[in-house]
Amino acid sequence: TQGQVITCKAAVAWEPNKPLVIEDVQVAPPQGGEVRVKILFTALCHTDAYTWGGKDPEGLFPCILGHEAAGIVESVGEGVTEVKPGDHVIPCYQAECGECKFCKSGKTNLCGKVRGATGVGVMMSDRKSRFSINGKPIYHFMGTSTFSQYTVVHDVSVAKIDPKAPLDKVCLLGCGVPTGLGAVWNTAKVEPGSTVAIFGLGTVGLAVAEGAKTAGASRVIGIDIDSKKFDRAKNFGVTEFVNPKDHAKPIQQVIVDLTDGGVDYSFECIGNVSVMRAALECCHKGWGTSVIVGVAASGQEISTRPFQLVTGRVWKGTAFGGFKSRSQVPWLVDKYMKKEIKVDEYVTHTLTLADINKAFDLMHEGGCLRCVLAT
Ligand code: NAD
Ligand code: AHE
Ligand code: ZN
Ligand code: ZN
Repeated sequence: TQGQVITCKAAVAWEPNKPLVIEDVQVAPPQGGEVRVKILFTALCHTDAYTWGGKDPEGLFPCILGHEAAGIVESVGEGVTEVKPGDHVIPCYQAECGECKFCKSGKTNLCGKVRGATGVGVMMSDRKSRFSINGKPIYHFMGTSTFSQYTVVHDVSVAKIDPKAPLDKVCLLGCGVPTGLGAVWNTAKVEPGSTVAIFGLGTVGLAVAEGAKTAGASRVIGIDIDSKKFDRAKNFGVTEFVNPKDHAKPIQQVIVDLTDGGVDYSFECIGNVSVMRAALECCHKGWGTSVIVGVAASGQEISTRPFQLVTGRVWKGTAFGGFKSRSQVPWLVDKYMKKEIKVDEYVTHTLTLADINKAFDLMHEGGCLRCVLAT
């Protein structure tokens, strides 16, 4: 198949909110600096639902969504040296080139090399898509487009991993789990003995809980409007549970009262701007730090009294938990293989690519964390 167009099945989002359609899609060979990957397993993340739902200012249609996956390199374009056919890989929506000013700064995991192209659904070299249906181009998404049996990614957007790792599990290390762990370890840098509040106990919030537990947090307060989330959350490290619906006071006041003036660290893992405000305002005066992890819809803005920051609270955000993708995803896979981090526990459902619309429906069910699709 090397050098040839591959026709395979992919789930195409033709329009926002319209069911995805499994189509026969032509996937062009990788050009210079590109890698064609046979995707074996892909999970769904709430960011896929967000873009599909028309809430993403960068959303383009028709497109092939998906960004939490694992597969095997099928072929590589000219000049690709880091991976070869047969390598097991995880596509990385946050690239790492090692050479751009972001990568060289040592201050961020964001990479600027291909972001201009991935944000508009095309490949860098010729600003074109590698996906088409009978000649009509279909946009890429986040530089990954994993809801397809084959995809083409930039070489700076693919991490080579241990071939012994089970791809049906480690696909989760493409987004949600690292995001939560890294929000704690890299972005907040939670110290032993800290108090932590987590807003939203989905996959990302639970990974924050696991990160906080391993960082030695003394109290991990989980906040969710669905009380059924608590039992499971205990296994990930949440020590106390608060449902805002059980209180007449604003939730930030409830947390401040529970913690002698506020928590040391809070994390917003929902994507709701009023909860982001509550998460900042439940932080302790003088040092409390709040990390925004949730992705808010187009047009939404955050607000608070500037006095909150004047008096020492710090507002931060994180993308992919601050992890440098190509260098650290393989390390996370190794940590999973050594049973140092959970991954299997987040997989609550398994289906096939053909059932992807059912998988999107499942995301609204409280019991669902990650649904893994075999492609
Ligand atoms: P999820 O839907 O599984 O979890 C959200 C949780 O929040 C649910 O348990 C829900 O019951 C709860 N919730 C909803 N409204 C609430 C409210 N008002 N107060 C308290 N709890 C509330 O989602 P997820 O997959 O864990 O993702 C969480 C967010 O993180 C999404 O916005 C996603 O797009 C974003 N995300 C960001 C990054 C990043 O790099 N920054 C990476 C992955 C996901
Ligand atoms: N496209 C949106 C923003 C979406 C967003 O913030 N994405 C996160 C990853 S979410 C993964 O589930 C991210 O990494 N952002 C940094 C980046 O470079 O995209 C918008 O508002 O335009
Ligand atoms: Zn995601
Ligand atoms: Zn870079």
